Amino acid sequence: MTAKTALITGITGQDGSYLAELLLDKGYVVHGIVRRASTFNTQRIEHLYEDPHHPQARLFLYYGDLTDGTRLAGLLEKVQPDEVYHLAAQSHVRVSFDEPEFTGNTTGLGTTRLLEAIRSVGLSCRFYQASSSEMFGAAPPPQCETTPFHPRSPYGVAKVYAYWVTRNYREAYGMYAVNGILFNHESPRRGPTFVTRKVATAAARVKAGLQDVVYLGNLDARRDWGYAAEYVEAMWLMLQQDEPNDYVVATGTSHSVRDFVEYCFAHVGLDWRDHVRFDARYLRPSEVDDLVGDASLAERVLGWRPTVRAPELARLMVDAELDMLRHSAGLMDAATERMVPAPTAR
Ligand code: NAP
Ligand code: F7E
Repeated sequence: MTAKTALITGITGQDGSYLAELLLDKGYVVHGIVRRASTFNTQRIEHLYEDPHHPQARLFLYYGDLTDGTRLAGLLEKVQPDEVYHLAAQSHVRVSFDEPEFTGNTTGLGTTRLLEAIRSVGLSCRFYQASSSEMFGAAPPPQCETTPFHPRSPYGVAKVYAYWVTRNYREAYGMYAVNGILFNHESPRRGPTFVTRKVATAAARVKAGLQDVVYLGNLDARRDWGYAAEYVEAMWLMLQQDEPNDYVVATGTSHSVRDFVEYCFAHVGLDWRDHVRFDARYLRPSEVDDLVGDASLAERVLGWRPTVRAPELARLMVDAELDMLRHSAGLMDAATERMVPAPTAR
């Protein structure tokens, strides 16, 4: 049997890196789209990189951008994927208030460009859209597939548009196109300005004596936080069904930002109240107060069930930060040992 071929947009992001690992483990040939930057943005997938000249290479990267539909169509024509996982987006909710137009263009219209490129090339591939619990916004918890959307940010609004255009291509053109409505999922690979990673980093650095305080915004917001490495399995499962459908993916438990802060600092034996300060810069013009997902459909149909909840997630993220600090301290020591001693002053 020939290996399946997947195309991942956003392969350099948190989820893209875990998904690429999963698909390579399953024997897929994986193609990823990387946007051009002036510095390397491939740190999260460096461990997966293979020289593409190698006859056994199964990971291939291409420059491309969600704002460039012609390029997307060209890549689809070249790669001829069986499955497309569309993960690329401007994914930061707070930033979407500063850059609403850009967020609409990439996070919203980017999905239409990709779907239209698939259609114009005439591919019959399966399509996964990275939808988000931010679409529910102000809708009271628990939220499931039938909960009406009430987004509270330009990001949430763009994701609602992308959700509906995905459903529209399914209904209008019979495409196997699905929405995974994922609640917050985190990991040591999370971007450093999302609250879980920011706090885990701060707890480890405070413990190591490298900083004393961290500035945060709203501590009352509640989120359903799961572990990203487990969530990418649900994405894959959604594309392996007989019929396309949309699924909520969540743990079904909710914790406040304050709880998460407490779990991180307690793990290193510190009282968070001594190290957290308020900064209004991190507040949002409109907030999402309470998200708790009901993932019973995913459990029943896909057989997907999460195992990591917020307290364990906090501990594993802080441990990863401590390991990174130890690793860089070790590198510094090794570098110092190799240095030629400075000549003694006379
Ligand atoms: P992430 O770490 O921010 O990764 C986003 C990816 O999109 C990165 O690879 C980024 O490239 C790429 N990208 C951004 N703008 C692009 C553009 N104009 N053209 C091409 N690529 C572009 O996000 P994530 O946490 O992995 O999330 C993956 C997807 O799931 C996103 O669509 C996000 O909105 C959605 N989602 C996330 C969560 C969550 O809790 N993590 C929950 C629900 C839905 P660079 O590496 O160069 O920045
Ligand atoms: O904020 C509060 C903030 O930025 C969580 C994205 O992956 O998940 C993510 O969106 C909460 C909010 O994630 C700070 O006000 C307090 O209530 O970590 P976050 P998010 O906005 O929930 C959804 C599902 C996605 O789809 C998105 O792509 O934490 N908060 N103080 C703070 N948040 C940040 N970032 N920084 C603070 O200092």
